[in-house]
Amino acid sequence: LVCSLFSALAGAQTPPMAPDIGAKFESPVDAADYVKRVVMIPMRDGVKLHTIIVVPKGAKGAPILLTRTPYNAAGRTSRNVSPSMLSILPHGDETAVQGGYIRVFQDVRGKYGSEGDYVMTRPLKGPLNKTRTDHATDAWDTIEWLVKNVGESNGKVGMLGSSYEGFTVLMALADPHPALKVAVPMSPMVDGWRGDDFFHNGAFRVNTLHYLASQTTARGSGASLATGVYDDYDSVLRAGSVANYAKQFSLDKLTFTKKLFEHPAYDDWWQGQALDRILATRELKVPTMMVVGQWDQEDIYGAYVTYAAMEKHDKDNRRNHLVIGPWRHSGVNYDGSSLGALKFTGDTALEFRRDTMQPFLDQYLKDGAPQADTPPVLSYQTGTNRWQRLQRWPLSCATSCPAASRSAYLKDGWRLDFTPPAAADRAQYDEYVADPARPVPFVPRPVRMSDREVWQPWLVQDQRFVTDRPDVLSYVSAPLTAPMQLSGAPVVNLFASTTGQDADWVVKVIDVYPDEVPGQPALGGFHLPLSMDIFRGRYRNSLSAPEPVTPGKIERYRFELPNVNHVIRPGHRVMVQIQSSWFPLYDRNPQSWVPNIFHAKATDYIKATQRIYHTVDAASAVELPVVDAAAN
Ligand code: PG9
Repeated sequence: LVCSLFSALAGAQTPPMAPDIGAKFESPVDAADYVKRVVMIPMRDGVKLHTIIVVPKGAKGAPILLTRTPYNAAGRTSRNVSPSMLSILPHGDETAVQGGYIRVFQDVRGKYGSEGDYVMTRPLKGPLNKTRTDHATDAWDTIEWLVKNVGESNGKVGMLGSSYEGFTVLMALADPHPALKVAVPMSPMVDGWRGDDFFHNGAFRVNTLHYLASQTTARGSGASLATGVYDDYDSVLRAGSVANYAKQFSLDKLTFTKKLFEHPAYDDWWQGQALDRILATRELKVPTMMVVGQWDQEDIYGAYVTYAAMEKHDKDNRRNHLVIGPWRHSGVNYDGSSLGALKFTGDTALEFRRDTMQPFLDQYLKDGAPQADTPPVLSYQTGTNRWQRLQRWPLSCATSCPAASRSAYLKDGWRLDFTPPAAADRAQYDEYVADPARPVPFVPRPVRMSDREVWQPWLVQDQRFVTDRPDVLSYVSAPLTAPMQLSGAPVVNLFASTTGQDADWVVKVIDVYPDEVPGQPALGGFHLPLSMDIFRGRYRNSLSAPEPVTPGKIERYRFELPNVNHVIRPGHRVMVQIQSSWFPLYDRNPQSWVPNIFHAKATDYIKATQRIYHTVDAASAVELPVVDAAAN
């Protein structure tokens, strides 16, 4: 009796075979503090771009922040599943969300939800792009649509983004919509040959192929390479040339791979796309804050040269700003308390976003916001670990800077100092054998290029793991008795010969810590790279017209290293390190002459003896951007 009474109260049971997915599911009343709209915005050629607009609930007269991305607008606006706008948007957006901004992410042409074709580094309309559209027109058409159709907005738009997303910000500046009031390009990809992403001074970055697999094998997320080998050092070495490596994974069929293989030198194709060159010819209409990390392992080049190019148009030093933080690539948008073994005074990235970037955005985007107190240049000086407000960048260079750089000479007996070599010095050169069969690794093996823990901090990797290799030369100063401030780009001035017909030169400026560091014992004797880069010798006379090196002839190799803002403290030593490979990040130079290194054959890779000269007439040196206290 009790049982049947209970069943009657409970009502009819759900039939066992009732379908578990019904026709419609209604969520409870939306508790979110935002409204997400997904729209297809038409461009002038009819192509529609997939755009996600996140509006804080109840917003009125709110400014818009726009990011144009190849990395999935839907993913960029759903970091977490949450009713909180702060939680769904990227970590770095928190100050904008707290400030009541409308946040917009858009898939660029041909990626994820957007129509049209994807072109990796879509050139601006002109000789390389005969269509009616480019990233500048797409940004224009998007902004035009947003200010007319987002009723909660005040009609003012800012653009920001890092890396590729920073590249699309710079593209918008080529012909900005009048409602684009401010721009924050972070670590933008500016010149893929000189020093961003694809090459550095002609040496190819092999992990570009991994990026192409993920970005260009599908409109959405692409493939990961199944190499079947744990250590990338082994897999890349076994393949031989880059062309072979690409072929192994069918990546040679990708259009952008073909473009890269067709343009190994700095030809018109690269030069015509270099955004610093393009922006140098345009008026600077939009206040811009260029942001870069001192140890940016992907785009360490473009922000500085673009800042310099746009500086010429900023007569009153009020529109063009540069920010240099102690960050890895895009580190500005995450936690900036440390990098590798380096610890800073707090979350430097948050400090920048909260205290400098947000007031700057507000000034131009929020109705009635106060003028921000933005210095022309803001830089976190490492070594002393403090923010500096500067009037200009760099502070030290060969000529026309407040301080003049000083040559640190490579000397007999592995010494490094500021006096040129003397005729009485014993040896004229040091030498090593560079063997392409045993290239110098760029991080300790096993090398896992796609492991973030390896990749993101690699530019601060303790260099002791190679210091003892016989094919790595190290010149070191005496312990400093006074702090040495470096604020600018070191310049390599190497006099070298090779028994081959081509050679790569990797040069590093290193802060060698004292034997003991009581505050952080693991830093005892640390070899902290401050600035390092690679130069492919065939480009020593012309970046666009490579020439073989004459075996045995002393030649001069002059090139700039990445910018640094660091104080080497008393008791530390300065080191310059030289080697001829940086593998497997950079492809190996075969060291015999081949017209296109991508397609080198196994027999083209030969051992070579490299000599670094330190004589009166061939005085190898690195010009250090030293700043004395007075110039500071
Ligand atoms: N550094 C990446 C990239 C930009 C542009 C082209 C290729 C790669 C990025 O992080 O977006």
